[in-house]
Amino acid sequence: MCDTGSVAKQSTPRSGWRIVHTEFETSAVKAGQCPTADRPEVAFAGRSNAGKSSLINALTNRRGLARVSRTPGRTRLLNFFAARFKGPGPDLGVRLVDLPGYGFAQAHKSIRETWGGMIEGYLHNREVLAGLVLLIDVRRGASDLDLALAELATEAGRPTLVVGTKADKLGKSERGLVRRRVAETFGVQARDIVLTSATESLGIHGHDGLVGDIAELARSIEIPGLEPPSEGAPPEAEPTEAEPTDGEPADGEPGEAEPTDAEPPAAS
Ligand SMILES: Nc1nc2c(ncn2[C@@H]2O[C@H](COP(=O)(O)OP(=O)(O)O)[C@@H](O)[C@H]2O)c(=O)[nH]1
Ligand SMILES: [Mg+2]
Repeated sequence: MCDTGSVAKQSTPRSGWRIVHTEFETSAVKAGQCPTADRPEVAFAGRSNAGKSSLINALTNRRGLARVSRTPGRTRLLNFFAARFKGPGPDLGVRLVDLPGYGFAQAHKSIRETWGGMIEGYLHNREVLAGLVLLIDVRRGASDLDLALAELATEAGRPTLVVGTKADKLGKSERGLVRRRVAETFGVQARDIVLTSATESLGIHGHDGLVGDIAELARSIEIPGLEPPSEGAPPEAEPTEAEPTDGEPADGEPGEAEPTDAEPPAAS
């Protein structure tokens, strides 16, 4: 349907970026419902309960923006959030996409079966998709589905940033070990794995934080017909952190009662 756009590395430093404004845009169940492809998108993928929604909330400093579902597998839609990044370069308009989780109680099935053609189509055809952030719960480690997804992303020409989540659940010494183990699984260097904690805001903001990686990813894609922002662009008003969302991302089964915490067991 659409090409992937060309990759053009830019010289702006990756550190020093922060997200100053975010709002929920829309939910989609099919490609035709995606917002106009007018800015780079970075999509968050991972097993159900890996911490996608929590990480989006932590990145954007907006508690409750991406609903943190306590029911694994419940969110079956793509949720789109428009975000404005401020940093060392011109302001960046980026769309963050919370993809449906996969793999809950379906470990025997392939990523295509569990996740469906819609997401695969999105990975292949969404022309503004700059890359994926693939979340791995550090206590569980990477599953075959995570690896299959990383392969799908590579096939689709999308760079993937592997992020270990819930690092607060590990001791400091364990963190290095887990980082190396996850890196080995994906065949990358340990330094390429970002460890985060949404609850303790670890690895997210500041120097070497995930925000900078996401800004860099967003800047790596050129969008045909879209003028890059000029250095002298007037700054946008910065809203307060507690600003309410304009809308609410929808869940697959609205109105369901939230059960008690459904955290996965610690990896043995
Ligand atoms: N301790 C801890 N728990 C987390 C963290 N991130 C998410 N969680 C918990 O993990 C569960 C699933 O998180 P959620 O963001 O809904 O995962 P999603 O299904 O991938 O969107 C929730 O109970 C969260 O509170 C984290 O960094 N640390
Ligand atoms: Mg979620």
